[in-house]
Amino acid sequence: MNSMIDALRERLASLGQEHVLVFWDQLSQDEQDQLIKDVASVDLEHLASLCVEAREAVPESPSRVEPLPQVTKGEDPEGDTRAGEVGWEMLREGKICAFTVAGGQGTRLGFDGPKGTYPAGAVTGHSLFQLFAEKLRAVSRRAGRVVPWYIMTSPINDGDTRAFFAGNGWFGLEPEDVMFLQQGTMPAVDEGGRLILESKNGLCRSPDGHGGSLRALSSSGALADMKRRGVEEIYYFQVDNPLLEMCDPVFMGYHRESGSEFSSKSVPKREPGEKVGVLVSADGKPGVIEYSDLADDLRHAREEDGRLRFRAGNIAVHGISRAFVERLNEGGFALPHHFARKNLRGIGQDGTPTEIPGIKFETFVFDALPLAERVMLMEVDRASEFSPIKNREGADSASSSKAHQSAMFASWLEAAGVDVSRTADGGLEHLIEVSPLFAGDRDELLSRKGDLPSRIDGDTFIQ
Ligand code: UD2
Repeated sequence: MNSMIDALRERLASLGQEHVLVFWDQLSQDEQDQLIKDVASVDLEHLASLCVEAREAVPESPSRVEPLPQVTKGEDPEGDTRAGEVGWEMLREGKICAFTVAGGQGTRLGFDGPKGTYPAGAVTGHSLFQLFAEKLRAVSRRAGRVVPWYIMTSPINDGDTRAFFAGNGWFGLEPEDVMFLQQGTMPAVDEGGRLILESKNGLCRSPDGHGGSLRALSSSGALADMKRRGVEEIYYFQVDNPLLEMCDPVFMGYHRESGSEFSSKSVPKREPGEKVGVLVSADGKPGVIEYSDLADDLRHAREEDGRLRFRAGNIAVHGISRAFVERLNEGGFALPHHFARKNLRGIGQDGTPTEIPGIKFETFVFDALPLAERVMLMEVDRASEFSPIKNREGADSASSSKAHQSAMFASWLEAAGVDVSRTADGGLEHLIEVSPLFAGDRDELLSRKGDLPSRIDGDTFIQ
């Protein structure tokens, strides 16, 4: 044991990381084994090069940035109908699964539990997970075929997420059709590139970004499970958007017809500073420039008609072919790391807990776009498909999302002839929610006119 720990100490010292053993003599045998296992799982040389990059690299802007071609949902009704049929056929044949990235921490919300447990239903306050589960049940019912659901968690919220589903009877889904997988983690470092200890025998780590999903899908066995089930296309979405159109048959139909390996939905950015990445062609390759990296001139560039030139806001809804994810993992792939500077919880040299200004490393799933042989982008209507909950208040908050959910449901109901009470200037006076189990989309609600109230003049939940 001594020779091994001496060798490890020497290796760590050569990389300026020997401090991680500072509490070695205070540790039990088990604690020492845990620390060795933790440190051994870190590619120290790669971490050192990432630290240099984080310290020195100026995110080099691509030399040539152009908007990407995209179809616009609703622009070609016949094409949409045809694509929708392709999508529904794939759903009926069990070729599509749902996949949610839910490993992030809801820090901006100031919410302790897993983000998916956050109350989001406009009137019911149902959790995000319940809304998705019921949307999925509605799609499965219309397709006459179960749509399997894969949910990526992180070590931080895996236990609580699984307990939430078990405690709620999987919201009416069959447990064997809901599979959880954990993403990987990356160690954090301080500004000097030194590993941070979270305890005397453990490193400070954070989830490795939603890009980690492409590796986790493989390492967890989820890809193999999809293959066994006959799933060919993955409908990828984030845990924070209650307006998501679940497994969108039109989008997945275009995705399939185009032979795309990685498709994405966009909404036109509201204004140059909106905090969404933009889908662009960068040096001839499709990709996303994150809002924090978008050069000012590109952010404000406008077309002759006044629209933003780079307006394709990435809403993080993707169609990803299973074969593409398999190919990435078989061939060995690496997504670029992005750096986030945060105050991290660690322990100081004296062993007491302290906040340490540090650097987290993560990868982004959209950095796989340039690796795809073919991509398809679709612009969709924000009012019908995108109102995420990210902040405690203001934009992208629960209250803004509840208002957008109510506005969408009110438009569905008025199209079905229901009299919805409005203010003098046409605004909504009440919150409105339609259960996905009553109607999963506008067409399904229109087909149930007979079951609707004639007038709505109070907060209303239709189920
Ligand atoms: C993301 C996009 C932004 C836009 C927006 C749309 C990035 C960096 N930015 O902003 O361009 O598309 O979404 O709503 O993606 N997650 C994990 N594991 C992780 C990290 C995140 O599962 O390690 C999940 C997280 O649970 C959430 C989603 O990924 O569902 C995005 O989380 P975020 O907070 O990293 O990105 P955000 O919302 O700032």
